[in-house]
Amino acid sequence: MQCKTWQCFVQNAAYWRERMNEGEFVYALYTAIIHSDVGHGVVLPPLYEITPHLFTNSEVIQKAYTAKMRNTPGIFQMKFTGTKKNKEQRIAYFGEDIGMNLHHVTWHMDYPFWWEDKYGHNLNRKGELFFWAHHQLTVRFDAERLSNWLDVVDELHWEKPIVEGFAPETTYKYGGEFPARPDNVVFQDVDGVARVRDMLIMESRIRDAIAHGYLIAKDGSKIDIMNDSGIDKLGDIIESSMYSPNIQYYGQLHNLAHIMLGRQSDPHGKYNMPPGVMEHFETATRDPSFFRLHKYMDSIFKEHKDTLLPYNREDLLFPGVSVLSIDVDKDLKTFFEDYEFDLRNAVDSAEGIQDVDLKANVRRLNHEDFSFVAEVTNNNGGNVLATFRIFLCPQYDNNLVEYTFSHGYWQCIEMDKFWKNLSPGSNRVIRKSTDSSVTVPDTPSFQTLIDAADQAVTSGGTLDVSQYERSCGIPNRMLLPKGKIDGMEFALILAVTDGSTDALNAAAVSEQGGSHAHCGSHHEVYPDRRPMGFPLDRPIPDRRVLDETPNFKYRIVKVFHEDK
Ligand SMILES: [Cu+2]
Repeated sequence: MQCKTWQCFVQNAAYWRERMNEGEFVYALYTAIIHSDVGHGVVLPPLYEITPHLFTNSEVIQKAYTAKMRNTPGIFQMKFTGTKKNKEQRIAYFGEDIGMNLHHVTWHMDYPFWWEDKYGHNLNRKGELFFWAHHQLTVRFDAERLSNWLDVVDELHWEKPIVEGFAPETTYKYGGEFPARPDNVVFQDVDGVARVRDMLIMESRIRDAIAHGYLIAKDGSKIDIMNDSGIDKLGDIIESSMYSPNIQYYGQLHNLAHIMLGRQSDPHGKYNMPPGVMEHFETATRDPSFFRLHKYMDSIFKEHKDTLLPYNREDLLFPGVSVLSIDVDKDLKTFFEDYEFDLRNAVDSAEGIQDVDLKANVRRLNHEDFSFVAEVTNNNGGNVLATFRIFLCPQYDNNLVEYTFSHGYWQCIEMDKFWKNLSPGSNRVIRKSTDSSVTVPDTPSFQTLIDAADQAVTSGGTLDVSQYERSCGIPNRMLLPKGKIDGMEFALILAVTDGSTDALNAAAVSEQGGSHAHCGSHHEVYPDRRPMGFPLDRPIPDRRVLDETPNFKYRIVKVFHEDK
């Protein structure tokens, strides 16, 4: 991070590669590339091809080793953990998706909890992004559950059993196995980490702050949280990050909770078990308790949002602009596809021994590309900059009871957010699903990047990799939640708001691509001035709020799933 030149950076990396713990090295290299000024424009290979142990399972790894020993190439089918006896297996494809795990691990590299501004720059709205990115993971997980006939996740409670167990069937590269946890384990204190009591105390101090409407800083002063930026401060103390104004008092609820959950199989270290899946960003979402934990923290964030007044007409209106319709240009269809990734880094190599082609094949959720189509009228007599906010909200719970607006708004999935100039009169706005600012495309494979780099050196570059610079973002193929064979109903909501007040830098953000919605703009201030999730982040008293705001519109759409 201190290197001012590329050469210094590369030489440091080469030096430490030989001397550091392998996992630490990979983490340090990726995080430094993201945050250092000399790292701009560098596209790193997808982590699932660098440390495949953390993205696949023991069976695949064992087969890869055997194939290497026999000098025989192979493609190995990767199965999701568990059996049909475990209902959670129905949605394992989500928690174990290599792209979703890549998003999660990269989010935490983009926004490290240990970051301090003295390292070079401020991570704008880091606490709020912590809330929003994880809130969106939980609502997306819930939508997948609903499409698989499962109830939405219940929140974790420190004094109640952890309902779902988990057997990771995954091995560390050194050989130790990730510990398994049976169903209904009762929380135990973890030596050297925290007691269950400590967790309850942290939680109650945070809930007190929410009820009071202010935090107490380290020097005893009060920090008001009854405003739009309150959520950012709460995110800092709940995660907690070094941005927390009082770590001593509010503790580290989220970070410690991950370790507490990761160690429940060996809380006193009697069996010398390695850390659990919950202790690595790469593997955490595999364990169903990840979502139980995040649902619990999400409910604390909601408690705060519920103390704020609902938005009034003035907050919501965009004078002169009305949305006539919002729709999609074709049937929304999801399906599963096969995808191969490289396992060569999973096995050992030595000079003089030939590489063998080794691949894992995995089933991934995908959807057919589509476009959002909106008819918007602008009666302002001149061009106006508009912010388009698109959400998809489950319409029914697992008992097929319709969500009310006052309840269902919290389950909405952010689909896209972009800026667009509206000319006077009627505007037809078409937005492609591939342009969503929530998502990123598939990163090219390590081999593709090696070949492109070699080719650039010998005969000039041909591969434009600029769109792959960031790995943080929901995989674009997972933009749509899985549908049902006969269609699953969602409310498609469009809110068009005044870009001249919302957008931070209207010229720069106009139709901006990238994945800023959950991941911010790299090294820059978050482009949207409104709270994340606006206008669905605060309670909505009833459906008249949407019906009577001409710049909002919703319609019911169906997502179909094709069993190919
Ligand atoms: Cu996380």
